[in-house]
Amino acid sequence: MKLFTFPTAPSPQRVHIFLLEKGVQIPFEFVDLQAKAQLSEAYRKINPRCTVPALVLEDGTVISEVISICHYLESTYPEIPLMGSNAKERALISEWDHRTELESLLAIADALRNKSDAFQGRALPGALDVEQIPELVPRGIARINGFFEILNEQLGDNQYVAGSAFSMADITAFVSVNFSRWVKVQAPEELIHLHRWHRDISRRPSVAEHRKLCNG
Ligand SMILES: N[C@@H](CCC(=O)N[C@@H](CS)C(=O)NCC(=O)O)C(=O)O
Repeated sequence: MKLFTFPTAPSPQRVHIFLLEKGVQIPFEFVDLQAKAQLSEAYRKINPRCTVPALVLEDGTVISEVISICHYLESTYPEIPLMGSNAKERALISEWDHRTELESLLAIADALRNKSDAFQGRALPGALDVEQIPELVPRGIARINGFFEILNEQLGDNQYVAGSAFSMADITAFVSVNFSRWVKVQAPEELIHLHRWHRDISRRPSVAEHRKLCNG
């Protein structure tokens, strides 16, 4: 098994923190997104979608969605469950993870990639070259702020995003709150539950270990 990754990018971050929480080490190979290595012929042969992360299994199977990689790792290394231990937990974790991806991560990506000069002609990640649509920037920002309010409300009633246990939903939401700084959006101070939770998650050893990996 080998993970193709670029640890500072938000999608790979989700997998790294997931692995660190489980205490599992697997071989990595870095795909330098700044050097556009995801678009190289060599990487296209591994993952024709030209995105990271991608997990390549022993039999050559390529898994290229974060959530699918995490499902695979959860089944392979079940000792520390991060995706729920019963039907209700699994459903709630997947609900919050999916909502965070759709309503926050993709909104941030829209706000970032449709504005920055660095993404001209590359408004979507992956193999397809797509032009920017500037109107998506304010829509993205509004969606991020809306999601933060929802997250704050949820965290007023729950210690963690999907209930009383730390899970994949916390990892995705934590990555998304940090990613929003890339578009200069910060959750307002009055969202006290969100900030309490963010401080708690920031103190987890997995987050410190991931930071070390990013700093080389
Ligand atoms: N749907 C994929 C998205 C993966 C993705 O968007 N990865 C970004 C890094 S965060 C990427 O590979 N970008 C390559 C590019 O910008 O061309 C997933 O959830 O795993």
